[in-house]
Amino acid sequence: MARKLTIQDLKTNVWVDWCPGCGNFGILSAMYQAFAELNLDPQKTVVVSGIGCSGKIAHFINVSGVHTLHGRSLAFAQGIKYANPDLTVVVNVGDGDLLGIGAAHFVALGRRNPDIVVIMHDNTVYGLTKGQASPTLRINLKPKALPKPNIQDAVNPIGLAIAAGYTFIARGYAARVQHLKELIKKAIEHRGAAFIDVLQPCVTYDDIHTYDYYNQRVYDLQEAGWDPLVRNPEELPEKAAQALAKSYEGDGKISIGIFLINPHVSTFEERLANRLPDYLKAPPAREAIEVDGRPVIDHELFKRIFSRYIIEF
Ligand SMILES: Cc1ncc(C[n+]2csc(CCOP(=O)(O)OP(=O)(O)O)c2C)c(N)n1
Ligand code: SF4
Repeated sequence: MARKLTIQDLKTNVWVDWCPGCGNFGILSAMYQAFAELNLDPQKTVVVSGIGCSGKIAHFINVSGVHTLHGRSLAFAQGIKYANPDLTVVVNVGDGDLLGIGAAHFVALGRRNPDIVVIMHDNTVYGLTKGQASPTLRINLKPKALPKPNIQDAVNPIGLAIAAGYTFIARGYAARVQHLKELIKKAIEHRGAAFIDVLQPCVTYDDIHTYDYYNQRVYDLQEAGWDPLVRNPEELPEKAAQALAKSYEGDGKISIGIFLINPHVSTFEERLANRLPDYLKAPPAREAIEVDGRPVIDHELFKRIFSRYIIEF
């Protein structure tokens, strides 16, 4: 791309209809800034989102985007990346979507280590469906939409990501936009599966995890001296155990920053290339799909079939 990408280029004219004050605004802002500073080519960048309030973000960023199904955003993202490994693929997904119905896909993506970034909007509730408990809500808490306190234990997203094999694992906070922007940039630049758990106040349905609540508790792991880098493969068990311990910290402290970076794992695209020698030269997205030497679909036919689903900005 010849011209430097600006935030203005990245905005669409779709009305951002989140509740005023929602933490999603901070995440959107960090995404704009990260994409602009990395000067990503919008033609080669895809934002994949799940359902829920968080899922709307794909409509607000002027790159390619797919607003997918409950629990299946990572399956779409992997299909896109494996078909066309040149693309930068960033997933934005709710905590209910990713760690409820989508939990198996979350684990599978970590095991494969594709070069994909997963950003989880962690608001402890199912926002769009009016505040039911999500898998990150701790036991005995009662945000205002619950008639009685939660009787399920919470998942530890950072711990699950470590166990699943993600090779870049971080936590951000929607109100620390500059910090979050840096995390997103580093996650995109990382080679392999990156996961960012973003603390995102839902001002409408979660009256416990408010901005005040987080402002009093968050501290920066890197400012506190934590070095997340695994310097050689033998170091991983020890480093992962220490990162896990940090993700369980109590005493009213919540760590943000990078927990773990493990650069010693092959990506799934590299594993595919070892198995299929032509994969990187001619990935599926560049293969002609033909029957008897003739394409099964051309541009005109595609437009005739799908034109009513194509939104031109
Ligand atoms: C298969 C299926 N079941 C249920 C729904 C209804 N649904 C829409 S949004 C949503 C909650 C999303 O919560 P979360 O992923 O935490 O995202 P948030 O709205 O908090 O950003 C649900 C259950 C759906 N869209 N599809
Ligand atoms: S319901 Fe919550 S998560 Fe959804 S837009 Fe409103 S404040 Fe944000």
